[in-house]
Amino acid sequence: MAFAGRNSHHGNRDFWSFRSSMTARLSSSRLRPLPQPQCLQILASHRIKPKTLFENVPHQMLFSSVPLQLAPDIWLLAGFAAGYDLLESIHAVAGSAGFRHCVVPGGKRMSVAMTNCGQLGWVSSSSGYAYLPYDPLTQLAWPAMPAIFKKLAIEAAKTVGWPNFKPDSCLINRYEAGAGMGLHQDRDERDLSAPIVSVSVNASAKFMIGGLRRDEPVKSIELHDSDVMVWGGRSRLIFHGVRPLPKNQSALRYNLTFRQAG
Ligand SMILES: O=C(O)CCC(=O)C(=O)O
Repeated sequence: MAFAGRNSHHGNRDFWSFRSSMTARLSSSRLRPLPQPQCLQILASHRIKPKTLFENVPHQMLFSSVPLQLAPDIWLLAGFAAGYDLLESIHAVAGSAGFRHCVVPGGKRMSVAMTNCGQLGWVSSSSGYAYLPYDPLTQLAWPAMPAIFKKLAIEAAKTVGWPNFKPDSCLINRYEAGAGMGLHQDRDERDLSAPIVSVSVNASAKFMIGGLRRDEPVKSIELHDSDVMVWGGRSRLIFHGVRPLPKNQSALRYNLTFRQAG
């Protein structure tokens, strides 16, 4: 693995208190890298060794986006996607393959609206889940994955120890007021050794992280615009989801979920 710290596990208690202090600092410093002494001070106060945690991470990232291991093989790269104009590409994809509310087996309509780009797109219907090379609404191939999407996903995976990630599918989720996503596992991909790369765009939301069984305790973490989560390895099949956005919220949240599906 390119990233020696990947398998080290900082206890949950350390992480969750670290995250809340980092959130405050990062939100007030977004797009404005933390000065080195301040960053190192935060790490020192949480007894995290920069050498272990940040080996092989480009120097500039250390200060603008601190990779944090939330649990074994689950990484948060706060603000990693800042500087990528993702909204423009999302709108371009949606211009060819529009957002739609799928139904799940059982017939319930999903509150989140979805579309896809890349060679394969994830779809759900009353008869099950599938990756398809075409949009079932138009029978046309999904729009190509924008180059900046692919670059972002590959860079994020590489940064935390998956240098060979080759995403062939990008599911784009759009959350309106009240929309959320129940706890689920991503298990329709052919090769489960590849990670999932998940990018938050625009409005914030609470991301739920559970265990490998549905009945395990769930933690929530607030994800903001440009935050990237990467999970795989021992946590590839964790249950995860998104708490519903507040009912009175006008800002939309988007999420890009990159997978190596085929
Ligand atoms: O919106 C998110 O942050 C997560 C989306 C997700 O879990 C999925 O598409 O499987």
